[in-house]
Amino acid sequence: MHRRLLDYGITVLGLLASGVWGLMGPLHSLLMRLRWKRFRMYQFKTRPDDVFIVTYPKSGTTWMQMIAWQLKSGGSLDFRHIEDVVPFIDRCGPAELPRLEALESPRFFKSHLSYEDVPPGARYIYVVRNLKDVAVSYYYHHLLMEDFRGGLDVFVKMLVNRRTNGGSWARHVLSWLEHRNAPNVLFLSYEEMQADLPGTIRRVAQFSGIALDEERLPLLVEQCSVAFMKKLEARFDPRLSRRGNFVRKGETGEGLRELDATLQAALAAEEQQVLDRARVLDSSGALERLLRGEAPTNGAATEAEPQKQQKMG
Ligand code: PPS
Repeated sequence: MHRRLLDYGITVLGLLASGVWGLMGPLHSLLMRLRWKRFRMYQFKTRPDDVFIVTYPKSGTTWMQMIAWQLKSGGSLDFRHIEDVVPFIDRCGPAELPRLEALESPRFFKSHLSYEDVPPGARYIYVVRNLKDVAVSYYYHHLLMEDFRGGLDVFVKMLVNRRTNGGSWARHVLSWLEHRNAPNVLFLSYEEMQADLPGTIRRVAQFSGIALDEERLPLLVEQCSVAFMKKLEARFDPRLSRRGNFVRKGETGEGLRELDATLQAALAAEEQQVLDRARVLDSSGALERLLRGEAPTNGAATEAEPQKQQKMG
């Protein structure tokens, strides 16, 4: 009954969207969301050893996709496009099911979904990046991919008013923050990945149940570096690119350099929501520092992982 109603609603909206209303962004997003819900609820089945790489846009998704594939394949560069081997599940529909089914376990998927919307019953690597750097990276993404013509100030306004397709950064991060200690969640930051890439690769291997050949680690580190990935740009670009590079700078601190005091202040309320919650969840201040974009210096964040592995069997 629910399914028939959902199908009926989607069909009606589809007809509207293909007409004049199709030009309306919100209707289009709603339609995409409904399509995805239908796919997730009735067709796509997770396996317990699936690993979803989940992020708010521009937080290191592609980088983590490459780390996952390098681990799974033992350093193979024999792939045409990263989404062939680590599919972007939010964009998949029924036609992709045979391809998804055929992937060898552990399957890795990319997603930008909130905790509530992601398919349940799997493992999840969540990567968070500080909002100022996300804002700058997302701005260049809009110039490159979305035909955006405004300045950084216009874009920041769009971001805080939740007019980008990523929605609210705070809401996204908060939905995952609450579950960061769950046995099937590995919560990482872009900045700690940058501070310790070999350590990150080890953590992802352990969490994903992949035996890491330590002798191969230097090769994997090299192939996951921003310089190396830039050389393979076409394999990471979502194929919409018209101007500039998708693997852009890969640096931390651009937000502080590119955003003036007014723009930084405009992002402050969004950031503060997350920092306030982090302070409640972790009185030591470590989580708050992580969310501010400071990499941990003592590796304390890794301590919980052996336990996670035991619980996962
Ligand atoms: S997307 O479109 O949401 O999937 O973008 P996403 O991949 O999440 O984020 C893109 C940013 O990640 C940077 N990147 C890297 N940083 C460090 N090391 C490596 N290997 C790497 N690969 C990609 C990419 O350059 C984007 O950040 P900015 O700040 O724009 O350079």
